[in-house]
Amino acid sequence: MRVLSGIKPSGSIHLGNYLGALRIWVTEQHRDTFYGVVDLHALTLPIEPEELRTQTLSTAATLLAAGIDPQRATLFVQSWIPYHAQLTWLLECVVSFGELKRMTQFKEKGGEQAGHRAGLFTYPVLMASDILLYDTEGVPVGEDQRQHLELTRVIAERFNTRYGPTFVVPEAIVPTAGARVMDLQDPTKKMSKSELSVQGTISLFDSPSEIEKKIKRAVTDTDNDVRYDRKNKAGISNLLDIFAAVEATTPQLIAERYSRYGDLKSDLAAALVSTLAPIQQRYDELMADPGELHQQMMIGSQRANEVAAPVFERASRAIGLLH
Ligand code: ATP
Ligand code: LTN
Repeated sequence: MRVLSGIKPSGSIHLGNYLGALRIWVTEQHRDTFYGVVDLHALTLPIEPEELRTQTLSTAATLLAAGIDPQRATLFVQSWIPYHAQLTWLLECVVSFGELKRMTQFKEKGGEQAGHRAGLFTYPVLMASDILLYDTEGVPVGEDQRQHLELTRVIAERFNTRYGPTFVVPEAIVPTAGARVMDLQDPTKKMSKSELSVQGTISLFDSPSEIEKKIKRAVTDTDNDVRYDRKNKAGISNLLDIFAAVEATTPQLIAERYSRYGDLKSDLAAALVSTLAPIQQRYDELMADPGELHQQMMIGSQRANEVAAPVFERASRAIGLLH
C-alpha cells in the first residue's frame, strides 16, 4: 500500500501532531511511504522567510528523531518538487468555489477576515495535489483533516469521471486514540502550532519540568470522578485520551485505573517525559549536522520527483494540455 502524509513547518511540533499523525507515520513504515515537509502550506499564514527556512530543517530533524527512517520512507521537501504547485492549478479548475467555502478549517481560522491570504482558502487543493501526485492509497492524519481528505476524494473522482481514469482515490488512516488532542487550557479547542497557547500546548521539546507543570495545571472539572466523557468532562477526557495514545490502549481502560485526578496527572506526565526524552536527544544529535540533514532531504526529494513526474504528465495529458 502506498502511504503519504505531510506536516507544515510552521512552528514547533506538538503532542497533537505526534499522537494524531507522526506516531502513525512511524508504524506505517513497513509500507511504501512518502512523508513531506510541506513548506508551501506554511505560507498560508504570515511567516518570516528566515523562520520558514529554519523551521523546514528543524521539522525534518524532528521527523527523523521521532523514528522516520530515510532508508525506508521517502522524506521530501514539498517545494523542491515543482509538480505540487503545477497540479494544484489543474485541480483548482476541477473543484468549485462553493466546495472550498464549506471547509470548516478555513472558517475556524477566520479566513474571511480582511487581509487573509488567498492561499488559506485554496490550501485544501494543494493538499489534494500532495496526495494525488503519488498515487496514494492511505493518508495518516488527525481528525481535523478528515474533511480535507473527503474533498480530495471528491476531486479525484470528478477528475476521473470527466477526463478518464487518472488518479487513485485515497483513504484516511485516523488513529483510535489521540486523533484530536485538545488544548490543555481550553479543551474545546484543538492543540495547535499557530495558536498562541503556550500553557495549553505541549511541544515535543518541552523539558520534563515544563511537561509536569502543564499537565498539573491542565483544566479539569471539580467533581473529581475519573470517567471518559468527551462531552461533559472534556478536560479529563482529553488527558485520558492522550494517556491511551501513549500506552496504545483505550481511554476507558486508563480511567478504570484511577480514582483521583492528581494520580492520573502525575503518571501521565511521567509517561510523556519518558516518551519524549529519546526523541529530544536524537533531535539534538541531528541538528548538530545540518549539512547531512540537507543531503538526506535532497535524496528523498529526488526520489519523490521521479514518482510524481509521470503522474503529473498523466493528469496534464488527460485534461487536454498539448504535449
Ligand atoms: P496549525 O495549528 O498551525 O494549523 P497543526 O498543528 O494543525 O498546524 P499541521 O502541520 O497542519 O499542524 O498538521 C500535521 C498533522 O498533525 C496533521 O495530520 C494533523 O491532522 C495533525 N494534528 C494537528 N493538530 C492535531 C491535534 N490537536 N490532535 C491530533 N492531530 C493533530
Ligand atoms: N493540511 C495538513 C497538512 C498536510 C497534509 C498533506 C496531510 C499538507 N499536505 C498531505 C496529509 C497529506 C494540515 O494542515 N494539517
